[in-house]
Amino acid sequence: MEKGNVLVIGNSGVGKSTLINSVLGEDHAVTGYGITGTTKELSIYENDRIPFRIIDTVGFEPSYRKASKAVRSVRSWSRESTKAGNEDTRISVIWCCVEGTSRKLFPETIRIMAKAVSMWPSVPVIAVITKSYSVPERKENILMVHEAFQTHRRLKGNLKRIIPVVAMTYRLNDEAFAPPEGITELIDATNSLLPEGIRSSKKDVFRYKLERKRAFAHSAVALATAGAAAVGAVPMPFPDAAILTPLEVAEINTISRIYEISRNDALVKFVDSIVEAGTVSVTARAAVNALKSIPGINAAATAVNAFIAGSIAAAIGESSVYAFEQIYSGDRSIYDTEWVKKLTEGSLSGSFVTKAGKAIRSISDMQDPKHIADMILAVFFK
Ligand SMILES: Nc1nc2c(ncn2[C@@H]2O[C@H](COP(=O)(O)OP(=O)(O)O)[C@@H](O)[C@H]2O)c(=O)[nH]1
Ligand SMILES: [Mg+2]
Repeated sequence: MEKGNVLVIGNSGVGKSTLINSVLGEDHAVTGYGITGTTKELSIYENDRIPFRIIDTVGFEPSYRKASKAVRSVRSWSRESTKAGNEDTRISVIWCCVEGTSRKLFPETIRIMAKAVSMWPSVPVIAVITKSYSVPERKENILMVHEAFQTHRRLKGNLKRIIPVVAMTYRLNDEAFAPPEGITELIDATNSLLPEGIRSSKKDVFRYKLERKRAFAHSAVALATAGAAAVGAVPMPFPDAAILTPLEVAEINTISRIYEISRNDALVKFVDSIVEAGTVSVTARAAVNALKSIPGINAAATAVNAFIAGSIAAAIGESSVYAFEQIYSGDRSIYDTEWVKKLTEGSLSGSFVTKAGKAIRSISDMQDPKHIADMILAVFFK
């Protein structure tokens, strides 16, 4: 299959490799496409789901000399591949990466990149603002990048998009995460800049985006499960549900951001419905009681409480992933709070109690919350 080639440039440490991982997912391959093995300066990656290879330039330091060296490697890769009979090694899109947390450097790094990539004068450029953890700073960063590009006669016309991204969940604190964002937008934008004939159909891209989002959402659920197990392991004089609620709200909000759900009153109500159904509803209380009264377990043991707290966070998380995926796909509405209540309660009844009940018997002497969280994820999601 003919593919486009995306060249990724930017200083080392800005997050190029993390970005590529996030776009391609876990089962991507390193390829030495057209030449034997990858060179010291270049790593070329692809998977069989998206219509472009991604070329990571290793050692693109903040100096013109080193940047040029990386660019020369790309050119010799193109030449050698062509000699080997592979014609499709033209650069189709360039991702210029600048780091959102060090915006003082925008004009300077863009100047170096502009010089380096002047060998591809008409190739479309997407500026990627990596590590865009701070939502309020994004607008300002986009403006600054835009202005920095405007000072480059040769490059400014090629800049097609500016996309702030978070490639991997960033932990702000125990109850606040910056989830992956902008990744599927980048995939979409890149696809649409590829030459006609290589491009994937909208439907295929949508399916791929859904899968990436699901992977991001699962990692958010895993984080929250571990967090809940840690909270649950602390002996508490008052009901578990109350102390876990902020964590669960954060978990569900994180998932809603991954699915690009607008932040408004409707979302707040929707999230409240999930939290309520998953913590204080009759079903949720019954599930906790059922687990605590399993014969032979010590309901006061910290490991048991960690297990219960983690399991509930996992179950709530999974039903949230499903719910937000339905909304993202247009199959359900954010106003359908009755539906999501039933969905969440359903995830805590029947098979939940059976599965959790089986697992809970084997944990009584295992105290480490991280261990318990891994076990929960294995029980419910494998
Ligand atoms: N949490 C988080 N860490 C990131 C992100 N992007 C980059 N990093 C971290 O920043 C460091 C440098 O990233 P890397 O991808 O190796 O940069 P490269 O040199 O440009 O390839 C690594 O420790 C990454 O884990 C991100 O979106 N989220
Ligand atoms: Mg790297």
